[in-house]
Amino acid sequence: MKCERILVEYGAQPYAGLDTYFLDNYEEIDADRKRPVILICPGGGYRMTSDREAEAVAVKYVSMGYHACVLRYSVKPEIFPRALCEVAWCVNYLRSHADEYAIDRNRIFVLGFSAGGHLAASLGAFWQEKWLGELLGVNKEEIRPDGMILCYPVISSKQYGHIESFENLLGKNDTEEMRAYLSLEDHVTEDFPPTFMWHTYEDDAVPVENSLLMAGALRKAGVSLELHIFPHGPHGLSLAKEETRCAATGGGIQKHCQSWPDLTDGWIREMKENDCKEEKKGIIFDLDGVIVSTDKFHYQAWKKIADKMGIEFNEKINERLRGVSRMESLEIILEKYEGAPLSAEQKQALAEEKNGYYVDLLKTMDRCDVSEEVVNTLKSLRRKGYFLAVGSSSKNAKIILRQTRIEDLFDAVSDGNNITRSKPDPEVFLKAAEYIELLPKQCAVVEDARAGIDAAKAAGMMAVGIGTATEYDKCDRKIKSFGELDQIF
Ligand code: B16
Ligand code: MG
Repeated sequence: MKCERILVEYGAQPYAGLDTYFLDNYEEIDADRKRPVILICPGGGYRMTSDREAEAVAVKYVSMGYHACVLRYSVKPEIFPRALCEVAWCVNYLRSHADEYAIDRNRIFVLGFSAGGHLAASLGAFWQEKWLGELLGVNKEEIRPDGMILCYPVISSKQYGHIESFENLLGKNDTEEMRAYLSLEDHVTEDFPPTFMWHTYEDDAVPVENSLLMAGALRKAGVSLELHIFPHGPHGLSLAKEETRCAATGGGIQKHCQSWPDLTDGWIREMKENDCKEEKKGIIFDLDGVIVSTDKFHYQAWKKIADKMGIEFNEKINERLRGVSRMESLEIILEKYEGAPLSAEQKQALAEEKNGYYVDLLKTMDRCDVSEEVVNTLKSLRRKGYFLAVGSSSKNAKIILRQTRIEDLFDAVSDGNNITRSKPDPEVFLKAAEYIELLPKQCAVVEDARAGIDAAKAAGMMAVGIGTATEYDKCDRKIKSFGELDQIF
Protein backbone atom coordinates (compact mmCIF):
# COMPACT_ATOMS: atom_id res chain seq x y z
CA MET A 1 0.00 0.00 0.00
CA LYS A 2 1.26 3.46 -0.84
CA CYS A 3 0.91 5.67 2.23
CA GLU A 4 2.35 9.11 1.84
CA ARG A 5 1.51 12.71 2.58
CA ILE A 6 1.13 14.79 -0.56
CA LEU A 7 1.38 18.52 -0.14
CA VAL A 8 -1.68 20.19 -1.67
CA GLU A 9 0.03 22.75 -3.85
CA TYR A 10 -2.69 25.35 -3.81
CA GLY A 11 -2.07 28.93 -2.76
CA ALA A 12 1.06 30.90 -2.08
CA GLN A 13 1.70 29.06 1.17
CA PRO A 14 0.50 25.51 0.77
CA TYR A 15 -0.64 24.02 4.02
CA ALA A 16 -3.09 21.24 3.37
CA GLY A 17 -1.97 17.63 3.14
CA LEU A 18 -3.44 14.65 1.37
CA ASP A 19 -2.74 11.37 3.19
CA THR A 20 -2.94 8.47 0.78
CA TYR A 21 -3.91 4.86 1.37
CA PHE A 22 -3.50 3.46 -2.14
CA LEU A 23 -3.59 -0.29 -2.63
CA ASP A 24 -0.98 -2.02 -4.79
CA ASN A 25 -1.69 -4.31 -7.71
CA TYR A 26 -0.30 -7.82 -7.92
CA GLU A 27 0.36 -10.04 -10.96
CA GLU A 28 -1.08 -12.99 -9.09
CA ILE A 29 -4.43 -11.20 -8.72
CA ASP A 30 -4.77 -8.57 -11.46
CA ALA A 31 -1.83 -6.41 -12.47
CA ASP A 32 -4.08 -3.90 -14.26
CA ARG A 33 -6.83 -3.43 -11.69
CA LYS A 34 -8.17 0.11 -11.42
CA ARG A 35 -9.97 1.03 -8.22
CA PRO A 36 -12.39 3.78 -7.29
CA VAL A 37 -10.95 6.26 -4.82
CA ILE A 38 -12.67 7.78 -1.78
CA LEU A 39 -11.42 11.26 -0.93
CA ILE A 40 -12.31 11.82 2.72
CA CYS A 41 -12.93 15.27 4.21
CA PRO A 42 -13.17 14.97 8.00
CA GLY A 43 -15.50 17.29 9.89
CA GLY A 44 -14.67 19.78 12.61
CA GLY A 45 -16.79 22.90 12.05
CA TYR A 46 -14.11 24.38 9.74
CA ARG A 47 -12.10 24.78 12.98
CA MET A 48 -10.16 21.53 12.78
CA THR A 49 -10.19 18.23 10.87
CA SER A 50 -11.26 15.48 13.23
CA ASP A 51 -8.97 12.48 13.67
CA ARG A 52 -12.07 10.41 14.40
CA GLU A 53 -13.22 10.93 10.80
CA ALA A 54 -9.91 10.35 9.07
CA GLU A 55 -7.59 7.33 9.06
CA ALA A 56 -10.05 4.82 10.50
CA VAL A 57 -12.51 5.66 7.73
CA ALA A 58 -9.79 5.36 5.07
CA VAL A 59 -8.79 1.96 6.45
CA LYS A 60 -12.41 0.83 6.38
CA TYR A 61 -12.66 1.68 2.67
CA VAL A 62 -9.27 0.10 1.94
CA SER A 63 -10.55 -3.10 3.56
CA MET A 64 -13.43 -3.04 1.05
CA GLY A 65 -11.03 -2.77 -1.91
CA TYR A 66 -11.07 0.98 -2.48
CA HIS A 67 -8.22 3.40 -2.63
CA ALA A 68 -8.73 6.05 0.02
CA CYS A 69 -7.16 9.33 1.02
CA VAL A 70 -7.77 11.89 3.73
CA LEU A 71 -7.60 15.58 3.02
CA ARG A 72 -6.39 17.71 5.93
CA TYR A 73 -7.82 20.90 4.48
CA SER A 74 -7.26 24.48 5.62
CA VAL A 75 -9.55 25.67 8.41
CA LYS A 76 -10.02 28.86 10.45
CA PRO A 77 -8.34 31.40 10.17
CA GLU A 78 -8.24 30.46 6.46
CA ILE A 79 -11.55 31.27 4.79
CA PHE A 80 -13.69 30.38 1.78
CA PRO A 81 -12.82 29.40 -0.94
CA ARG A 82 -9.45 28.07 0.22
CA ALA A 83 -10.60 24.63 1.45
CA LEU A 84 -12.85 24.24 -1.60
CA CYS A 85 -9.89 24.95 -3.88
CA GLU A 86 -7.87 22.36 -1.99
CA VAL A 87 -10.46 19.63 -2.41
CA ALA A 88 -10.81 20.55 -6.11
CA TRP A 89 -7.02 20.43 -6.41
CA CYS A 90 -7.09 16.91 -4.96
CA VAL A 91 -9.72 15.66 -7.40
CA ASN A 92 -7.63 16.99 -10.28
CA TYR A 93 -4.50 15.45 -8.75
CA LEU A 94 -6.14 12.04 -8.36
CA ARG A 95 -7.51 12.15 -11.89
CA SER A 96 -4.25 13.28 -13.47
CA HIS A 97 -2.28 10.63 -11.52
CA ALA A 98 -4.84 7.91 -12.17
CA ASP A 99 -2.41 5.72 -14.10
CA GLU A 100 0.35 6.07 -11.53
CA TYR A 101 -1.88 4.96 -8.65
CA ALA A 102 -4.16 2.61 -10.62
CA ILE A 103 -7.22 4.78 -9.94
CA ASP A 104 -10.38 4.51 -12.01
CA ARG A 105 -10.41 8.12 -13.22
CA ASN A 106 -14.19 8.13 -13.54
CA ARG A 107 -14.87 6.93 -10.04
CA ILE A 108 -13.51 9.60 -7.77
CA PHE A 109 -15.88 9.95 -4.81
CA VAL A 110 -15.72 12.77 -2.31
CA LEU A 111 -16.85 11.83 1.19
CA GLY A 112 -17.38 14.42 3.89
CA PHE A 113 -18.49 14.42 7.50
CA SER A 114 -20.41 17.33 9.02
CA ALA A 115 -18.54 20.53 7.94
CA GLY A 116 -16.40 18.26 5.73
CA GLY A 117 -19.75 17.27 4.21
CA HIS A 118 -20.38 20.93 3.51
CA LEU A 119 -16.97 21.12 1.86
CA ALA A 120 -17.62 18.01 -0.24
CA ALA A 121 -21.10 19.23 -1.21
CA SER A 122 -19.65 22.65 -2.12
CA LEU A 123 -17.50 20.94 -4.73
CA GLY A 124 -20.60 19.06 -5.91
CA ALA A 125 -22.43 22.37 -6.29
CA PHE A 126 -19.64 24.55 -7.68
CA TRP A 127 -17.29 22.28 -9.68
CA GLN A 128 -18.64 23.54 -12.98
CA GLU A 129 -18.41 27.23 -12.02
CA LYS A 130 -15.98 29.14 -14.19
CA TRP A 131 -14.40 30.95 -11.22
CA LEU A 132 -13.36 27.71 -9.55
CA GLY A 133 -11.71 26.24 -12.66
CA GLU A 134 -9.91 29.54 -13.17
CA LEU A 135 -8.61 29.66 -9.59
CA LEU A 136 -7.17 26.19 -10.09
CA GLY A 137 -6.09 26.81 -13.68
CA VAL A 138 -7.71 23.57 -14.86
CA ASN A 139 -10.55 22.42 -17.06
CA LYS A 140 -13.74 21.97 -15.02
CA GLU A 141 -14.02 18.32 -16.09
CA GLU A 142 -10.84 17.58 -14.18
CA ILE A 143 -12.31 18.67 -10.85
CA ARG A 144 -15.69 17.00 -11.30
CA PRO A 145 -16.40 14.47 -8.55
CA ASP A 146 -18.14 11.33 -9.77
CA GLY A 147 -20.19 10.92 -6.64
CA MET A 148 -20.76 12.36 -3.17
CA ILE A 149 -20.96 10.58 0.16
CA LEU A 150 -22.34 13.06 2.66
CA CYS A 151 -22.34 11.96 6.30
CA TYR A 152 -24.51 14.11 8.62
CA PRO A 153 -23.53 17.09 6.45
CA VAL A 154 -23.78 20.78 7.23
CA ILE A 155 -25.81 22.09 4.29
CA SER A 156 -27.93 25.10 5.19
CA SER A 157 -26.90 28.42 6.66
CA LYS A 158 -30.51 29.31 7.46
CA GLN A 159 -32.92 28.17 10.16
CA TYR A 160 -31.28 24.76 10.67
CA GLY A 161 -27.73 25.90 9.99
CA HIS A 162 -24.70 25.03 12.08
CA ILE A 163 -23.72 28.63 12.59
CA GLU A 164 -20.22 28.06 13.97
CA SER A 165 -19.23 26.35 10.71
CA PHE A 166 -20.27 29.36 8.65
CA GLU A 167 -18.57 31.82 11.00
CA ASN A 168 -15.32 29.89 10.73
CA LEU A 169 -15.63 29.36 6.98
CA LEU A 170 -16.34 32.99 6.20
CA GLY A 171 -14.30 34.89 8.79
CA LYS A 172 -14.07 38.54 7.79
CA ASN A 173 -16.30 37.88 4.76
CA ASP A 174 -19.23 36.69 6.85
CA THR A 175 -21.98 38.59 5.09
CA GLU A 176 -25.59 37.68 4.48
CA GLU A 177 -24.84 37.40 0.80
CA MET A 178 -22.00 34.92 1.33
CA ARG A 179 -24.04 32.87 3.76
CA ALA A 180 -26.77 32.67 1.15
CA TYR A 181 -24.21 31.61 -1.48
CA LEU A 182 -23.01 28.81 0.78
CA SER A 183 -26.44 27.57 1.78
CA LEU A 184 -26.01 24.67 -0.57
CA GLU A 185 -29.61 23.52 -0.81
CA ASP A 186 -30.14 26.60 -2.99
CA HIS A 187 -27.31 25.79 -5.42
CA VAL A 188 -28.12 22.31 -6.58
CA THR A 189 -28.37 21.85 -10.34
CA GLU A 190 -28.58 18.80 -12.56
CA ASP A 191 -24.75 18.85 -12.62
CA PHE A 192 -24.58 17.89 -8.95
CA PRO A 193 -23.03 14.38 -8.80
CA PRO A 194 -25.07 11.35 -7.71
CA THR A 195 -25.25 11.41 -3.93
CA PHE A 196 -25.36 9.06 -0.98
CA MET A 197 -26.34 10.77 2.26
CA TRP A 198 -27.00 9.68 5.85
CA HIS A 199 -27.95 11.41 9.06
CA THR A 200 -29.45 10.51 12.40
CA TYR A 201 -32.89 11.73 13.30
CA GLU A 202 -31.70 12.68 16.76
CA ASP A 203 -28.72 14.80 15.66
CA ASP A 204 -29.03 18.00 17.66
CA ALA A 205 -25.82 19.70 16.50
CA VAL A 206 -26.49 19.57 12.76
CA PRO A 207 -30.22 18.81 12.53
CA VAL A 208 -31.48 16.20 10.09
CA GLU A 209 -33.25 19.01 8.22
CA ASN A 210 -29.88 19.73 6.57
CA SER A 211 -30.04 16.39 4.78
CA LEU A 212 -33.77 16.70 4.19
CA LEU A 213 -33.35 20.12 2.55
CA MET A 214 -30.55 18.73 0.40
CA ALA A 215 -32.66 15.72 -0.53
CA GLY A 216 -35.46 18.02 -1.67
CA ALA A 217 -33.07 20.07 -3.76
CA LEU A 218 -31.52 16.99 -5.37
CA ARG A 219 -34.96 15.61 -6.11
CA LYS A 220 -35.99 18.88 -7.75
CA ALA A 221 -32.85 18.89 -9.92
CA GLY A 222 -33.34 15.23 -10.87
CA VAL A 223 -30.07 14.11 -9.24
CA SER A 224 -29.83 10.49 -8.15
CA LEU A 225 -29.89 10.04 -4.36
CA GLU A 226 -29.68 7.31 -1.76
CA LEU A 227 -30.72 8.64 1.64
CA HIS A 228 -30.63 6.90 5.03
CA ILE A 229 -32.00 8.39 8.19
CA PHE A 230 -31.15 6.31 11.23
CA PRO A 231 -33.53 6.89 14.12
CA HIS A 232 -30.99 7.07 16.95
CA GLY A 233 -27.56 8.48 17.59
CA PRO A 234 -25.88 11.82 18.20
CA HIS A 235 -23.90 14.00 15.79
CA GLY A 236 -20.39 12.98 14.75
CA LEU A 237 -20.65 9.20 14.85
CA SER A 238 -17.96 8.54 12.24
CA LEU A 239 -17.85 4.73 11.89
CA ALA A 240 -20.12 4.53 14.97
CA LYS A 241 -17.96 1.80 16.50
CA GLU A 242 -15.25 1.31 19.10
CA GLU A 243 -12.51 2.20 16.61
CA THR A 244 -13.72 5.80 16.41
CA ARG A 245 -15.12 6.20 19.93
CA CYS A 246 -14.90 9.77 21.24
CA ALA A 247 -12.36 10.01 24.08
CA ALA A 248 -13.91 13.18 25.52
CA THR A 249 -17.48 11.88 25.87
CA GLY A 250 -16.88 8.16 25.73
CA GLY A 251 -19.72 8.07 23.19
CA GLY A 252 -19.95 7.61 19.47
CA ILE A 253 -20.94 3.96 19.29
CA GLN A 254 -24.28 3.25 17.64
CA LYS A 255 -24.61 -0.29 16.41
CA HIS A 256 -27.45 0.27 13.98
CA CYS A 257 -25.53 3.01 12.16
CA GLN A 258 -22.44 0.89 11.58
CA SER A 259 -23.79 -0.38 8.29
CA TRP A 260 -23.37 2.89 6.44
CA PRO A 261 -19.95 2.19 4.80
CA ASP A 262 -21.30 -1.12 3.49
CA LEU A 263 -24.36 0.69 2.17
CA THR A 264 -22.08 3.07 0.25
CA ASP A 265 -20.23 0.08 -1.19
CA GLY A 266 -23.50 -1.30 -2.57
CA TRP A 267 -24.43 2.15 -3.88
CA ILE A 268 -21.10 2.49 -5.73
CA ARG A 269 -21.36 -0.98 -7.22
CA GLU A 270 -24.91 -0.42 -8.40
CA MET A 271 -23.89 2.89 -9.93
CA LYS A 272 -21.25 1.12 -12.01
CA GLU A 273 -23.78 -1.37 -13.32
CA ASN A 274 -26.16 1.41 -14.24
CA ASP A 275 -23.36 3.37 -15.86
CA CYS A 276 -22.82 0.56 -18.36
CA LYS A 277 -26.51 0.59 -19.15
CA GLU A 278 -26.67 4.37 -19.22
CA GLU A 279 -27.57 5.67 -22.62
CA LYS A 280 -24.54 6.90 -24.50
CA LYS A 281 -24.90 10.13 -26.38
CA GLY A 282 -21.74 10.22 -28.48
CA ILE A 283 -19.84 7.62 -30.47
CA ILE A 284 -16.21 8.15 -31.40
CA PHE A 285 -14.83 6.12 -34.27
CA ASP A 286 -11.26 5.19 -34.94
CA LEU A 287 -10.67 5.66 -38.65
CA ASP A 288 -8.12 3.24 -40.02
CA GLY A 289 -9.37 -0.33 -39.51
CA VAL A 290 -12.87 0.76 -38.45
CA ILE A 291 -14.31 3.15 -41.03
CA VAL A 292 -11.78 2.56 -43.79
CA SER A 293 -9.05 0.02 -44.52
CA THR A 294 -6.03 2.23 -45.02
CA ASP A 295 -3.94 -0.29 -43.07
CA LYS A 296 -2.96 -1.91 -46.37
CA PHE A 297 -1.64 1.43 -47.64
CA HIS A 298 0.33 1.99 -44.45
CA TYR A 299 1.82 -1.47 -45.00
CA GLN A 300 2.76 -0.83 -48.61
CA ALA A 301 4.34 2.52 -47.81
CA TRP A 302 6.34 1.23 -44.83
CA LYS A 303 7.38 -1.81 -46.87
CA LYS A 304 9.05 0.45 -49.40
CA ILE A 305 11.05 2.11 -46.65
CA ALA A 306 11.93 -1.20 -44.99
CA ASP A 307 13.05 -2.76 -48.28
CA LYS A 308 15.18 0.24 -49.10
CA MET A 309 16.87 0.01 -45.69
CA GLY A 310 17.21 -3.79 -45.84
CA ILE A 311 14.95 -4.24 -42.81
CA GLU A 312 12.78 -7.28 -42.30
CA PHE A 313 9.11 -6.19 -42.33
CA ASN A 314 6.05 -8.38 -42.50
CA GLU A 315 2.32 -8.44 -41.76
CA LYS A 316 2.97 -9.46 -38.16
CA ILE A 317 5.15 -6.43 -37.49
CA ASN A 318 2.59 -4.32 -39.36
CA GLU A 319 -0.07 -5.41 -36.84
CA ARG A 320 1.90 -3.61 -34.13
CA LEU A 321 1.55 -0.35 -36.05
CA ARG A 322 -2.22 -0.22 -35.65
CA GLY A 323 -3.32 3.00 -34.00
CA VAL A 324 0.21 4.16 -33.13
CA SER A 325 1.67 7.39 -34.49
CA ARG A 326 3.90 7.68 -37.55
CA MET A 327 7.13 8.22 -35.60
CA GLU A 328 6.32 5.42 -33.15
CA SER A 329 5.59 3.16 -36.15
CA LEU A 330 9.04 3.97 -37.53
CA GLU A 331 10.67 3.11 -34.19
CA ILE A 332 8.92 -0.28 -34.23
CA ILE A 333 10.19 -0.95 -37.76
CA LEU A 334 13.71 0.13 -36.83
CA GLU A 335 13.86 -2.50 -34.07
CA LYS A 336 15.03 -4.87 -36.84
CA TYR A 337 17.51 -2.39 -38.30
CA GLU A 338 21.08 -3.55 -37.98
CA GLY A 339 22.93 -0.53 -39.43
CA ALA A 340 24.53 2.39 -37.60
CA PRO A 341 22.14 4.39 -35.37
CA LEU A 342 20.10 6.97 -37.27
CA SER A 343 19.99 10.63 -36.33
CA ALA A 344 16.72 12.38 -35.52
CA GLU A 345 16.91 14.16 -38.91
CA GLN A 346 17.36 10.86 -40.77
CA LYS A 347 14.36 9.39 -38.96
CA GLN A 348 12.29 12.44 -39.75
CA ALA A 349 13.25 12.13 -43.41
CA LEU A 350 12.25 8.45 -43.49
CA ALA A 351 8.88 9.21 -41.88
CA GLU A 352 8.25 11.96 -44.41
CA GLU A 353 9.22 9.72 -47.28
CA LYS A 354 6.81 7.04 -46.04
CA ASN A 355 4.09 9.62 -45.71
CA GLY A 356 4.67 10.72 -49.31
CA TYR A 357 4.11 7.15 -50.56
CA TYR A 358 1.12 6.80 -48.27
CA VAL A 359 -0.56 10.04 -49.33
CA ASP A 360 -0.10 9.02 -53.00
CA LEU A 361 -1.92 5.78 -52.25
CA LEU A 362 -4.70 7.70 -50.46
CA LYS A 363 -5.32 9.61 -53.69
CA THR A 364 -6.63 6.39 -55.23
CA MET A 365 -9.45 6.26 -52.65
CA ASP A 366 -13.04 7.24 -53.31
CA ARG A 367 -16.53 6.65 -51.87
CA CYS A 368 -16.30 2.97 -52.80
CA ASP A 369 -13.61 2.53 -50.16
CA VAL A 370 -16.24 2.94 -47.45
CA SER A 371 -18.69 0.07 -47.31
CA GLU A 372 -22.42 0.62 -47.61
CA GLU A 373 -22.77 -1.09 -44.23
CA VAL A 374 -20.59 1.58 -42.61
CA VAL A 375 -22.39 4.47 -44.32
CA ASN A 376 -25.86 3.13 -43.53
CA THR A 377 -25.00 2.41 -39.92
CA LEU A 378 -23.51 5.89 -39.41
CA LYS A 379 -26.63 7.45 -40.89
CA SER A 380 -28.88 5.34 -38.72
CA LEU A 381 -26.96 6.21 -35.53
CA ARG A 382 -27.23 9.86 -36.41
CA ARG A 383 -30.95 9.56 -36.98
CA LYS A 384 -31.22 8.10 -33.48
CA GLY A 385 -29.67 11.31 -32.18
CA TYR A 386 -26.07 10.30 -31.48
CA PHE A 387 -23.24 12.74 -31.98
CA LEU A 388 -20.57 11.11 -34.08
CA ALA A 389 -16.86 11.93 -34.06
CA VAL A 390 -13.66 10.58 -35.51
CA GLY A 391 -10.81 9.83 -33.07
CA SER A 392 -7.79 8.87 -35.15
CA SER A 393 -4.03 8.96 -34.57
CA SER A 394 -3.51 9.82 -38.22
CA LYS A 395 -2.43 13.24 -39.36
CA ASN A 396 -4.06 12.36 -42.69
CA ALA A 397 -7.51 11.69 -41.27
CA LYS A 398 -9.11 14.72 -42.90
CA ILE A 399 -7.61 13.85 -46.30
CA ILE A 400 -9.14 10.37 -46.02
CA LEU A 401 -12.55 11.73 -45.03
CA ARG A 402 -12.49 14.19 -47.90
CA GLN A 403 -11.27 11.64 -50.42
CA THR A 404 -14.03 9.18 -49.49
CA ARG A 405 -16.62 11.99 -49.20
CA ILE A 406 -17.85 10.98 -45.74
CA GLU A 407 -16.85 14.15 -43.86
CA ASP A 408 -20.49 15.17 -43.51
CA LEU A 409 -21.34 12.03 -41.58
CA PHE A 410 -19.36 13.27 -38.55
CA ASP A 411 -19.91 16.14 -36.18
CA ALA A 412 -16.24 16.48 -35.25
CA VAL A 413 -12.78 15.17 -36.04
CA SER A 414 -10.01 14.69 -33.47
CA ASP A 415 -6.83 13.43 -35.12
CA GLY A 416 -3.05 13.33 -35.04
CA ASN A 417 -2.89 17.07 -35.62
CA ASN A 418 -4.62 18.11 -32.41
CA ILE A 419 -2.85 15.86 -29.93
CA THR A 420 0.57 15.69 -28.32
CA ARG A 421 0.36 12.09 -27.10
CA SER A 422 -0.93 9.22 -29.19
CA LYS A 423 -2.95 6.14 -28.21
CA PRO A 424 -2.90 4.44 -25.67
CA ASP A 425 -2.99 7.93 -24.18
CA PRO A 426 -6.66 9.03 -23.96
CA GLU A 427 -5.99 12.51 -25.36
CA VAL A 428 -7.40 11.94 -28.86
CA PHE A 429 -10.72 10.64 -27.48
CA LEU A 430 -10.99 13.22 -24.70
CA LYS A 431 -10.55 15.93 -27.33
CA ALA A 432 -13.23 14.31 -29.50
CA ALA A 433 -15.65 14.31 -26.53
CA GLU A 434 -14.82 17.96 -25.93
CA TYR A 435 -15.52 18.81 -29.58
CA ILE A 436 -18.97 17.22 -29.42
CA GLU A 437 -19.48 18.79 -25.98
CA LEU A 438 -20.10 15.58 -24.07
CA LEU A 439 -18.66 14.10 -20.90
CA PRO A 440 -16.30 11.16 -21.43
CA LYS A 441 -18.73 8.81 -19.70
CA GLN A 442 -21.40 9.76 -22.22
CA CYS A 443 -19.22 8.52 -25.08
CA ALA A 444 -18.39 5.14 -26.54
CA VAL A 445 -15.38 4.40 -28.74
CA VAL A 446 -15.23 1.94 -31.62
CA GLU A 447 -11.68 0.68 -32.16
CA ASP A 448 -9.69 -1.98 -33.99
CA ALA A 449 -6.40 -1.55 -32.10
CA ARG A 450 -5.40 -2.63 -28.60
CA ALA A 451 -3.76 0.75 -28.07
CA GLY A 452 -7.10 2.34 -28.97
CA ILE A 453 -9.06 0.15 -26.54
CA ASP A 454 -6.61 1.08 -23.77
CA ALA A 455 -6.99 4.74 -24.72
CA ALA A 456 -10.79 4.49 -24.60
CA LYS A 457 -10.72 2.85 -21.16
CA ALA A 458 -8.21 5.41 -19.90
CA ALA A 459 -10.57 8.12 -21.12
CA GLY A 460 -13.37 6.55 -19.09
CA MET A 461 -15.38 5.62 -22.17
CA MET A 462 -17.14 2.45 -23.19
CA ALA A 463 -14.85 0.52 -25.57
CA VAL A 464 -16.33 -1.43 -28.46
CA GLY A 465 -13.81 -3.66 -30.21
CA ILE A 466 -13.93 -4.66 -33.86
CA GLY A 467 -11.47 -6.61 -36.03
CA THR A 468 -8.22 -7.49 -34.27
CA ALA A 469 -9.30 -5.69 -31.09
CA THR A 470 -11.89 -8.42 -30.48
CA GLU A 471 -9.05 -10.64 -29.27
CA TYR A 472 -8.52 -8.19 -26.43
CA ASP A 473 -10.46 -8.84 -23.23
CA LYS A 474 -10.44 -5.18 -22.18
CA CYS A 475 -13.24 -4.45 -24.68
CA ASP A 476 -16.62 -3.74 -23.06
CA ARG A 477 -18.34 -5.04 -26.18
CA LYS A 478 -17.07 -6.85 -29.23
CA ILE A 479 -18.63 -6.73 -32.68
CA LYS A 480 -17.98 -8.87 -35.72
CA SER A 481 -19.40 -6.41 -38.19
CA PHE A 482 -19.93 -2.65 -38.14
CA GLY A 483 -23.69 -2.99 -38.59
CA GLU A 484 -23.99 -4.56 -35.13
CA LEU A 485 -23.54 -1.08 -33.70
CA ASP A 486 -27.14 -0.44 -34.64
CA GLN A 487 -28.20 -3.10 -32.13
CA ILE A 488 -25.92 -1.89 -29.35
CA PHE A 489 -26.94 1.76 -29.61
P1 B16 B 1 -0.36 9.03 -40.20
P2 B16 B 1 -6.08 5.24 -36.70
C1 B16 B 1 -3.49 5.25 -37.35
O1 B16 B 1 -4.82 5.49 -37.69
C2 B16 B 1 -2.99 4.00 -38.03
O2 B16 B 1 -3.68 2.85 -37.53
C3 B16 B 1 -1.51 3.83 -37.75
O3 B16 B 1 -1.02 2.68 -38.38
C4 B16 B 1 -0.76 5.08 -38.25
O4 B16 B 1 0.62 4.97 -37.96
C5 B16 B 1 -1.35 6.30 -37.56
O5 B16 B 1 -2.74 6.38 -37.82
C6 B16 B 1 -0.68 7.59 -38.00
O6 B16 B 1 -1.00 7.85 -39.33
O7 B16 B 1 1.02 8.60 -40.56
O8 B16 B 1 -1.29 9.13 -41.37
O9 B16 B 1 -0.36 10.26 -39.36
O10 B16 B 1 -6.24 3.75 -36.60
O11 B16 B 1 -5.78 5.89 -35.36
O12 B16 B 1 -7.22 5.89 -37.42
MG1 MG C 1 -7.27 1.83 -36.20
